[in-house]
Amino acid sequence: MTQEDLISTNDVRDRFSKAMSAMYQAEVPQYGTLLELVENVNQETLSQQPELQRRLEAQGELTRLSVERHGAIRVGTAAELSMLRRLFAVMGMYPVGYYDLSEAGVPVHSTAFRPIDDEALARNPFRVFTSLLRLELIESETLRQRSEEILAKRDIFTPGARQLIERHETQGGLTSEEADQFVTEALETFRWHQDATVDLDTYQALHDEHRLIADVVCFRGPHINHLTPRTLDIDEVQRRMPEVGMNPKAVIEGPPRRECPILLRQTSFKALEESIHFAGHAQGTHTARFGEIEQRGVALTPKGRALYDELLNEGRKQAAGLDNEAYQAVMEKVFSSLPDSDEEMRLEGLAYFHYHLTEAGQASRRSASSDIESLIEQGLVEAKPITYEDFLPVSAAGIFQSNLGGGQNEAYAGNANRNAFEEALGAQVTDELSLYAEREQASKASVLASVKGELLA
Ligand code: OOG
Ligand code: NI
Repeated sequence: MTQEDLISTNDVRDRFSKAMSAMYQAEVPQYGTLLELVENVNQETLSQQPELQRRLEAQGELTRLSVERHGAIRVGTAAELSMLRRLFAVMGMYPVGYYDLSEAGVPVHSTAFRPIDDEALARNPFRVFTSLLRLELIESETLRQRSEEILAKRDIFTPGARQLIERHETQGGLTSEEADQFVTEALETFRWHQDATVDLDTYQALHDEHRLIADVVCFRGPHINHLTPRTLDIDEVQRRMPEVGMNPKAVIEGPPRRECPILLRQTSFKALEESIHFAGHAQGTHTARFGEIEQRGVALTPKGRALYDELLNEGRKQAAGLDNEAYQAVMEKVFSSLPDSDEEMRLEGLAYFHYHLTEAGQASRRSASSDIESLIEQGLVEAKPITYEDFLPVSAAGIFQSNLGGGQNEAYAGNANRNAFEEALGAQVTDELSLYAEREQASKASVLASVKGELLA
């Protein structure tokens, strides 16, 4: 075994995300319908907007347009979460960001396992939004204990997955053949189980406390609860969902439609009611799995994010209870105070950008300037928006709630506990904003270094 025999973690992630997509389409046929709808709308959008088509082609985006961008799971114990951290590391995915959902009445806190560096993101940006159930927030002592006992009995990982995770750790990677085995074994953790591990009464008791608790506790594993492809026109997909027999959530989450998209817009079709076989031979149903779509824009700086949060709060207040069309109209108005041009957002320090030399910049040896702004004015340097790779807590809460039948409990609020989450995870989560700041800084430094280098030459 030499280092050369080991494949890149990017390739393992790419294989895994494709296998996961195939499994989910087979498990949830309506998800396949969503993929078709997204594909049709994407193709129409591209043919109506040749400029967009050219830009995506130049960025190498066209070929991976239909690759899923994220999925989500929910786990029950610290041991499960920390093992997942090791499993995702095999695929070059690391915990980024801390999301407190207790604020929105959902008893979980979460992170996103995702690739971090530019090259890995470009290869396949697949992420998994991963939530840990917070049994400590359940009021009933009996239910809490019962949940702990049930969870203590299950192992959500196959022995083969555990072995290959260890092999990856000791060997520093996996061979191509091991990677294929790993994908097969790891997939088992995310599979749907029609058989609950508990009887109907237990399920019902947990469900009555919060549907999410039943979803996490009563099954053999943390079934993938949705996958999310990228759409080029989220408004159009939302409009057309009913035509293909889907029940969309009430509103598109996140910022409104803009010329220069920011952060993340998301919507989903509502979770399906599926039949379940309970212990003791009772039949029943469970509602957990859905399909989602996303459209991403530029990452905002802390200053831009503060403005976004303020406008979002204001917009949500004004638009409460409206249907999507009216809701979006209110949001567009409220968001008009956030400049809708890349240049303005950049100059006002609202968003993150990647700086690079233009063709003229690469050819030129003339610039004596070491000031980015004057290099841009001279046409030697260009700034390109950095895409937001993370999630938004208010949006995530909206996705959770629309798929949990609106179930929320205000008593959970005000319980952010990043330390407890990190302790369960067995590692710290990376701060998402610092990643964008570092990437912007590094691109600036590299541009300035090459301008200087050329002057010396
Ligand atoms: C996760 C919901 C959050 C997103 O895209 O914001 C999410 C879940 O329902 O488990 O996936
Ligand atoms: Ni999602």
